[in-house]
Amino acid sequence: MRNVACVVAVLGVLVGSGSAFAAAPLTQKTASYSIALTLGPKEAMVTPAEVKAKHLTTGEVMVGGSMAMDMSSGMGGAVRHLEVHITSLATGKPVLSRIPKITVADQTAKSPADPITVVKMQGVGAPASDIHFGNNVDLHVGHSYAVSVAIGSEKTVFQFTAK
Ligand SMILES: [Cu+2]
Repeated sequence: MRNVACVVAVLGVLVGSGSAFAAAPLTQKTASYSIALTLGPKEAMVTPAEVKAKHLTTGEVMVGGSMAMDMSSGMGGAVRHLEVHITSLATGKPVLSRIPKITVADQTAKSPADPITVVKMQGVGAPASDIHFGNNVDLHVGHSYAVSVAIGSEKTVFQFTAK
């Protein structure tokens, strides 16, 4: 019960802080792809079975990649939903079948690039074109981050300050 109250309190704070950290996506191109990185509030990451059983209308369904749950701990930082949408430059269509490798480096803390557990997700009720990759992660507000996204041999790095 204590844990539930704690989670609710954290969500309340995130909702209350509005969308200040959910800025317009940062977009970068590699030779074959356009990659948009978005940071938003913590998202509920659920399985397709949970969506059916609980008749969920919000959250993010895990549809592939690592089915490991939410990797954020909420300890010592802020939880953000980090996700990338990948578009093929050749077709203009979303890339749904290749799982990117994503690393996060806290440059302020001088921590090495840490691979995150990449989950393939789709917003509940959203079309297949919403399919994207990422996880909930712990970030420290005010720290500078470098997030690398690699698809096969193509890689790009996003730089931002966590809000
Ligand atoms: Cu997501």
